[in-house]
Amino acid sequence: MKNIYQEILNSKKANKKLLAILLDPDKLHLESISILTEKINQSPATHIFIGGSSFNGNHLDELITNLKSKINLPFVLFPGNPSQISNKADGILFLTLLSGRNPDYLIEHQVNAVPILNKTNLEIISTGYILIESGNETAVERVSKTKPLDRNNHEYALQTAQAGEFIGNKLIYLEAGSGAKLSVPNEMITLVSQNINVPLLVGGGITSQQQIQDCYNSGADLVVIGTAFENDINFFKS
Ligand code: 1GP
Repeated sequence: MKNIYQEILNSKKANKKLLAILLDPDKLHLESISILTEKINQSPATHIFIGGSSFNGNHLDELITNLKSKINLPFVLFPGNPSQISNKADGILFLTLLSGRNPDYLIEHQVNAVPILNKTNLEIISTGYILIESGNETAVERVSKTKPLDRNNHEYALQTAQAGEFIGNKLIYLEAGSGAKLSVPNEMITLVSQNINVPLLVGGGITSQQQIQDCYNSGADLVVIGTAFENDINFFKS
């Protein structure tokens, strides 16, 4: 049964905070998968997100099958393009890049993904994806050829998030970008979380347990960690 979204809603209602570890298939090495999965199983992660800005989808099915045999968490695709769709995952964040004005990332890729998605059983979770300026050019900005939103204009970020909710997005994702120098400002998280009804995801440039906690305290329902765990497999030990 597909219930990823319902469980996120239940967690939000119960104020139970969620944590996704983002795995970029381009950076995974088969020989280190055992240790990686062991560390994930010892971590507080509640979800595995899988995807990357430029990954071409090669061997994705095998990779997810392998990981899923060792990790008992929901696997959610976080795709940079339609080649990153695999029926071996449980669900997919069906992203719209609301901060940008590039039609490819507003509708073109989504239309192209439909014939592929129709052949899968993935739970499709529409997600308004909002890139926030973070001190350096990130891969999302480069690949999507869009500008992030001003990190000091919290009102406009909220306006964008609310537009996403009115369009019908089931999640809003505030993204600083992978490896961002500056993560999404806490004040922005607070303003957005207090004025939308759907669950709020926050990620990009979060490198400490304190920052994760600050995101939760500011109103994030789910925090995404990629680079910090990639760089230090013992990140969650401290
Ligand atoms: C990127 O939000 C995710 O899409 C995670 O970012 O790699 O900086 O943790 P980091």
